[in-house]
Amino acid sequence: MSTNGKTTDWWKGGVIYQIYPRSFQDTTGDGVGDLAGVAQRMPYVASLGVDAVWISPFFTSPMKDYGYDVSNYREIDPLFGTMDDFDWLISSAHEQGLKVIIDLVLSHTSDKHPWFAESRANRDNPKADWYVWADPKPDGTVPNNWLSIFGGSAWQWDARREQYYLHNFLSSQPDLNFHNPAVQDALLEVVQFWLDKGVDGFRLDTINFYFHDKQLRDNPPLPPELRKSDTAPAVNPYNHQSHRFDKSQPENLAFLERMSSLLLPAGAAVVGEIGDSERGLELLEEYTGVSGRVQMSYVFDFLSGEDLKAERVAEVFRVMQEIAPNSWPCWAMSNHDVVRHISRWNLSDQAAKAYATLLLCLRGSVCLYQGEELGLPEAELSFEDLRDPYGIEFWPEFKGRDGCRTPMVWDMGVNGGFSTAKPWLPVPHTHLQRTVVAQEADAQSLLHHYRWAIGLRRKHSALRGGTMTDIRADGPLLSFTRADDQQTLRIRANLSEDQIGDLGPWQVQVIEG
Ligand code: ISL
Repeated sequence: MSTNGKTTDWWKGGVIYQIYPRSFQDTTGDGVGDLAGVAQRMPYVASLGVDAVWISPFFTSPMKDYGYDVSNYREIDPLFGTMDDFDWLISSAHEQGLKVIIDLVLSHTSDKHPWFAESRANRDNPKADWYVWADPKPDGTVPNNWLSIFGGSAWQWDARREQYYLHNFLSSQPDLNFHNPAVQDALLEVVQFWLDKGVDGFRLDTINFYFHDKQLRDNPPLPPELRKSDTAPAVNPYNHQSHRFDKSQPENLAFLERMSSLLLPAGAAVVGEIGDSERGLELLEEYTGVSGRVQMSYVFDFLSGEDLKAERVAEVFRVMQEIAPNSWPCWAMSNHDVVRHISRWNLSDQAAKAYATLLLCLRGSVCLYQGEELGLPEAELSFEDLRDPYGIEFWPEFKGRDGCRTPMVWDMGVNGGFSTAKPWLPVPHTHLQRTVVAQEADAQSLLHHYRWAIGLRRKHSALRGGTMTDIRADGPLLSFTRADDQQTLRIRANLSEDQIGDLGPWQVQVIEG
């Protein structure tokens, strides 16, 4: 399918490579990666055979949450370069046949955004209602029991207005008030601005957090037996509530439809991030199973700490078929928020190869996270090295997200070829044995395996877009069928280090016919 000469269904079953620009390639010698570095490395990304890149935020930001706190949606933070660099990045990606998806953080801004400066000035300015303001209770305490994911109450006192404002993340990330149509309009203008710049799509941060309950009702407690730690670490009391009122509100759907009316004519694709441990798959169906909202959504099922056993994969797909039959998920095992899966599941290289093949045989789209193709383990950092406020808050029971954000390792040059200066996060010695250059030279490397598995998906239309049926788990043996009108494939995976019947340890078979 195509709109204005652009292919519009590339995303369906496509493979998206996530780039965390701070840690990809530094070209200015300040220890922080930049957009010129991303542009320069585009041939490498293309050589993997992926369809698109997703670039984590590079907009102007005080970097309290490393770019997920935006103070100007239309400018590039000088740390990452200039708009010219961005234009270069887009053209170098397009020259290599890659689509570009950028990461829009619309649910909240930085407290340094001019909108917030105006909003907090007093109670009757034109933007007074652009954020979520509420009076204290008569005893001066917070309006309700909502919690911030990054620790403590979701409400922060502001002395100017003598009111509290809502923040689902840091207190320096105030939540925008989506109930106000002017806020929606302003954000849709941001979407249009980047479409006009030539991006091919968006990753929408915290897509289910846009709206809150207008009546600010308390969230009910969640009994211990129902608590899950797939989207927030077990030590986080955020898991003790049922998030009925602070997120995943029905009004969200109408906003997504408004946004979609801009995206569809431009042929742009969207991957939303749904963070909801109670209703994740239900929301997946609501957001992606009905056309005219978003094309695909990221779910957390394979990003959690729970081992990805055959039974678990089968169970997720069984529930999905039941409650999200029309949905289009986007699967990931690693990203910039979770412990790298090699360490999370304690995988050998052989096991990592099996999981890579499995991931690339699933129905849905796939997100790979930079360095996953090298099998980088989670970096062990000391408290002094930490940058992530989430880790600093919950240390040492939860060490935060820095361990998966350390720099890419390209070659045996200084700091793995990432930067000539001291990198913002250290490059672990163990990573230097796994550089791109070293793995290019080894035909058995994980890097070559990822290329092969991505190629396998590319070659088989059934893997990209076909049905997935007959899913069975028998001990560590997982099997399923992928089929479309051109081909039928049976996938058999031995997710163990033992020989099981005719399958060797960690062997994955893809049989045609
Ligand atoms: O919803 C959650 C817990 O129930 C979280 O897992 C949540 O979905 C996740 O933390 C959202 O992450 C995204 O937004 C954050 C940012 O720090 C992350 O890096 C980003 O991926 C705030 O913008």
